[in-house]
Amino acid sequence: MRHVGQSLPRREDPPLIAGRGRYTDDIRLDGALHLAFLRAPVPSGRIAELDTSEAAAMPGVAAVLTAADLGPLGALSVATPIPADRIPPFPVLADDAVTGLGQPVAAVLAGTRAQALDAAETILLDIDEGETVNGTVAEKHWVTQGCAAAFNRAALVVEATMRHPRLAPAPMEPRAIAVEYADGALTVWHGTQTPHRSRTELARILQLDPDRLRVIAPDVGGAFGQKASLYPEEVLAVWAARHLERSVRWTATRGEDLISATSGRGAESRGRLALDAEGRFLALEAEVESPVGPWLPTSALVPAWNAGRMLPSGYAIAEADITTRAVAHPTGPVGIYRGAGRPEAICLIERLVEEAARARGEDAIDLRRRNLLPSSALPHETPTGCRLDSGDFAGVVDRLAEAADLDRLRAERDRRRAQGELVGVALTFFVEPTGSGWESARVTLNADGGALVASGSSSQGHGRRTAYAQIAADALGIAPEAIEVALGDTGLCPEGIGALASRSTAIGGSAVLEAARAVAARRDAGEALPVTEEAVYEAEGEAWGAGAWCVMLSVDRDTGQASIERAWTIDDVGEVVSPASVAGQVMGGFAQGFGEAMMERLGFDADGQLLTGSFMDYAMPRAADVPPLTLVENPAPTPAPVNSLGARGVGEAGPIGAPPAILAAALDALAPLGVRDLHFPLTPEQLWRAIRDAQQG
Ligand code: SMO
Repeated sequence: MRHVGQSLPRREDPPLIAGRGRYTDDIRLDGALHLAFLRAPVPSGRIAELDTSEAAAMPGVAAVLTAADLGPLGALSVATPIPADRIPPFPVLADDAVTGLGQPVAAVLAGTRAQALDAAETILLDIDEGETVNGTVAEKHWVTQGCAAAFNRAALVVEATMRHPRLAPAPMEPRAIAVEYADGALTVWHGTQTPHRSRTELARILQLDPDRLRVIAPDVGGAFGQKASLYPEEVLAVWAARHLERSVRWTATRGEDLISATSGRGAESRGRLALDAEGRFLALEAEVESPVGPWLPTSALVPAWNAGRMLPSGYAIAEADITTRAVAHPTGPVGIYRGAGRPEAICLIERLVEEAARARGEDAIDLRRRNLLPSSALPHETPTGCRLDSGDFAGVVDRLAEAADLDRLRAERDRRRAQGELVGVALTFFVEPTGSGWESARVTLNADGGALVASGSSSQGHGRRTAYAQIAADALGIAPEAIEVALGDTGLCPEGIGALASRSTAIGGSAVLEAARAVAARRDAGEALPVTEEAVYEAEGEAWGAGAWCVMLSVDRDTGQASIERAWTIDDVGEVVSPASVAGQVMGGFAQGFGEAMMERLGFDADGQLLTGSFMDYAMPRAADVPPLTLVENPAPTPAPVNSLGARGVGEAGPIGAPPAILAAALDALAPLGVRDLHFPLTPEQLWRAIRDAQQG
């Protein structure tokens, strides 16, 4: 029996569901010092006074550190998928000035967490508030020769703007690190999605021998992009363990994460779409501005890059003039968050397509069908340099329209509208680049018939151990139960990247497949066991997932409360390893996409103070808030030709695909009143004001 394609019980579920997970904060470290931080209470200014003498004399305090104690440190590496003019410095502790709200200024190490926190409160900090960081950090412009001429000859040009609130990824366990010091070697339990990157960066920043540094990601409790980079607090914890020759631990509070861990989104964009008289897309013009914080985490420029390069989506658009910018601000760092620029791109292009259909008085599905690239046109190179590998874009739209019975939904909407209800229906399309880069695997087949699979990838509850066992079982011809899977430990697999960018099953799984195939070949050739093979697998290109979302939504005329009554989705994820895990990813992603569209927003006042510093104020959806979702099976998925497994990623499908469908349904619901523009989150207040203004106007 083939195991790939089956929904095996996920081996990681019983401990996680029963509360027996072992997270970083659960790691026992005898005699460890606890770390607490004094943070900048204002976004920017010069440090006029910093007096730690009282803190140093407090009970249990082993050390109080400021920037002067640390000496010169290396920089955090920052990826530049778009060209950067300047990379702001990565401060571990503020030196003579603070440049971001919540930035660590001083660190206290004490015998207990309470002692550390008490001592940190006695530190005297006086800041002369000053100029805040601002301005463009990085920028990219794509333009084709014929774009301006295409706009000139267009029969129709439509415009749209999008504003995305900044969002808190809010994984279950906040940031956490536990550093064991023993005989000059450091073992670091780190709540990270990229343990190998963590080791490489720590070694470089602190000038440590990487061979004396082992990073282990235990159960992580969600990461969502927020844990893909190192934080100043984490670097400080490792520095302190090394220099005090003591074990050190730090676990952020939720409030610390909301103010000083990376937030996501925050982009503002505007676009124009040119069409000919037959409703064919001619050209796309867009500007996207994405915020980055006072310092840049490793992937800080990825959202700006994705938000620009993905704008043509899966449509045939020959001409484009697109600019994307990353712009600095002082209210906390911004980084990748589940989707990482993809939601911003899809929201804008789908908003423009809906607007074009409205202007033409045409069914938006018909308009999409006419303009989506046919399978025969793939692979296709977009004007922004993306290579769409394969897929059946119109196919997913048609199948979802059929499965959701769009005609019946529209008839129901019209009937209820005639009775005075505000009801909207929309079906939108998305693509997503997934599965890029490389990953490593090491597979050992033992004489007892069992196997050990180690991967450079990691897991934050994804079900990766189950998936990798399925893949190796098929290649080795043994039962998945006979396979142990080790993840997230630099001591077990020499190199790797980690779990991000919807790549770990497709690319990490392809590495497992290649290594397991090599082991099987040696066994079959007669070699004595044990046999070990390592593989570093590099994808030939990005595997573009595609899908569609359909939403039916009603709005209470008196309160402005929008309710998603039903939602449907379909995905083309190519070769599926575990249908149950795909379903779990889509449903979990929908919870975050729903939160983004309807509830969540990090709020700041005019002075740059955070107004949503706890879950009392930040509207995180609860399970009961998330509307029912129907997952429509795709009977004809398109295997990806660019990796060994033929898989496409799906972890980010929900936050990419759901928000534009929710927005389009809300606009459809209020269209009879003449409401033409709405922005995330679609709060009752915003909708109530839109209804009131429309009725007064
Ligand atoms: S936003 Mo993802 O963890 O690349």
